[in-house]
Amino acid sequence: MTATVSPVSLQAVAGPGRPEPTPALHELYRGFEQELLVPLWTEIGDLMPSAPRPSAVAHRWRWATLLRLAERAGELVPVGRGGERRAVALANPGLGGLPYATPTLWAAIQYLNPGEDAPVHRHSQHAFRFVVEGEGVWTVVDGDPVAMRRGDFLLTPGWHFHGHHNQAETPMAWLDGLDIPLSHHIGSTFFETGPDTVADRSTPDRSRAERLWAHPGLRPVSRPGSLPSSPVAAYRWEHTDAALRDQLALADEGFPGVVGPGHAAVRFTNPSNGGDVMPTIRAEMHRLRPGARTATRREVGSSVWQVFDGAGTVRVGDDEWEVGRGDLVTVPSWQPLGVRTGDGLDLFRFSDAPLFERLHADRVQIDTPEENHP
Ligand code: GTQ
Ligand code: FE2
Repeated sequence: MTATVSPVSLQAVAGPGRPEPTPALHELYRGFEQELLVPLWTEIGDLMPSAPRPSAVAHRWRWATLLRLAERAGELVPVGRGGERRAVALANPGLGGLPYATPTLWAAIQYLNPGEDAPVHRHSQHAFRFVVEGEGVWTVVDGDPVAMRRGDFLLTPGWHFHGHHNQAETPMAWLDGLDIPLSHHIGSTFFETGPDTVADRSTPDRSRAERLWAHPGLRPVSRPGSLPSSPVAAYRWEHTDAALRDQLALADEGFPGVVGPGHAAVRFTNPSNGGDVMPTIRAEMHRLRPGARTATRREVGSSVWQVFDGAGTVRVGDDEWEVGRGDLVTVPSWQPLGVRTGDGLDLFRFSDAPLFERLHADRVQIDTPEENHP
């Protein structure tokens, strides 16, 4: 998203719409450099391409590899105040080694050993957890303990205190998503520490937030108005799974609902206004039937996909990867994405789409329509 102006000295190069490279022009360009000025005409191609040309690239990370390294970090690296989290972020190879999955999104594997506490803190960045395997950790958000189990999607919207603790006999790893890169670029980051350990160590099945807010199509009358982030601390797998299953079953019965043949999808929403779960992050779950393939689609904004179940093939532009449970793929802005599967595939996706919709900069293009493969 940042157009980088090359720091190398301006070259007086001939070309269409370019001035003659004379000694006088050279002198002018030295003058620009001395005064920290850059003319548009030498940068126009990079600054204003005909379509988005992101620096971020498409890339796949294998869950098994991430997990192996996270386990090793679990042996070597303590979790506590200062480092705050045993989280290891995907560093997009197009973004110069920074811990950014895309220009706006952070994606990390976080790992907690039995009995460990990740200390309480809060930050302006919005965060979520998605659990691809395991259970036994409670994330405590503003004092409300929230169980984490396979398939659950959990929210920690900005400026809510949160810590995690592992109550199980086994380690647990999960995916974190945050808007850390966006917050860094735009200079909006605030951070505060809380207690070193989680105070409420109770292990309820459902959080208070769910008991108040997570009843389908219902909101408490005592809490009117539109909230900037969803108050639902956890979206449970049983509900997500049922929604996807019903979409596909309805398609069989001739009723609309699916995105395409054999392709069901749901978006996690904020029950106070129907919008995205958090101002900067959209989250969805997709299900492909055995033999199905998605449309080839590009959109403005970047995404990260994680396989929840099954296996398939993800194609982004000229790259193609086989993916299985837990594997992650980054999709940069305006890169054509298509997914297909032999035996069926469940995919979690998060993106920065809400930003682009707010800015009226959102665009979608379907390159190849969805079709059914028997
Ligand atoms: O669990 O609170 O991956 O604050 C990065 C920053 C996780 C967290 C991350 C965080 C957290
Ligand atoms: Fe945090």
